[in-house]
Amino acid sequence: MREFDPTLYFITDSTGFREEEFLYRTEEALKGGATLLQLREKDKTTREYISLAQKVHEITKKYRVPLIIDDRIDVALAMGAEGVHLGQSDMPIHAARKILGENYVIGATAKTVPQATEAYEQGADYLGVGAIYPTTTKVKTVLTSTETLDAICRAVPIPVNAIGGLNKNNLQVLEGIGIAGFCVVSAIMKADDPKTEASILLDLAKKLKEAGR
Ligand code: TZP
Ligand code: MG
Repeated sequence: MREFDPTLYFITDSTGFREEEFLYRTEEALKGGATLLQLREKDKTTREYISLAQKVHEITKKYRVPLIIDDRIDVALAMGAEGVHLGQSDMPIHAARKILGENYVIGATAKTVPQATEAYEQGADYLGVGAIYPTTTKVKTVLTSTETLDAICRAVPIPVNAIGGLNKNNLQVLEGIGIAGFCVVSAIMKADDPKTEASILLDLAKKLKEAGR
C-alpha cells in the first residue's frame, strides 16, 4: 500500500478563485504543513478536472504529499494521482480496488458504523467521517455525532478522519476520540493566510492525535 499521513488533510475547493490564486493557496497550505491533499471538483468537465489535477500534482510532488482525487478514478488514473476518495454514491470500494490495485490510496466516506466496516472490509485505506459541524462548503451531507465518530474509530483498524465545519476554534469536541487526523476545506482555503492557518491546524491535529491514543 502507498504510504500516506492523514494528520492534516486539506481538501481543496476552487470555487470563486482564479486558477492562479487557487494554485497559490494550495501551495501555501502545503508549505504550512498539510500532510495529505484532496482535489475536490464538482462542476468541472473531465478535461478541466484532469488539467487542474496535473497542475496541482506538480505542486504536491514538490512537498512529497500524496494527491487524492475526489470521486473520479478515471481522472486519477489518467494523470497519475496517488489515490481517490469515494463517497456512498460513488463506485463501491471493492470495484475501485479491483481497478486501481494496491498501489493507490482509496478513501471512503462513512457516516455510520455499518458503512465504516463495509468500506474497511472492501479495502478502503482510510475513512472520512462527518459532517461534525454544519459546513459552508457545497456538499450533500448530514451531521454525524461525535459518539458515532468514536464508535467508528473503535470499529475499524484503518485511519479515521473527522470532517465538516472544523477550524482551529472548535476542535475540542474531538478530544479523546481515536482519530488519525481531520480534514478541512474552508478553514484553509478561505484563510487570510493559508500557510499560517495550515501550520496552526497541523499543530492542533498532532496534539489531538496524541490525546486520542
Ligand atoms: N464531507 C462532509 S463535510 C464536507 C465534506 C466534503 C465539507 C467540509 O468542508 P469544511 O469547509 O471544512 O466544512
Ligand atoms: Mg464523492
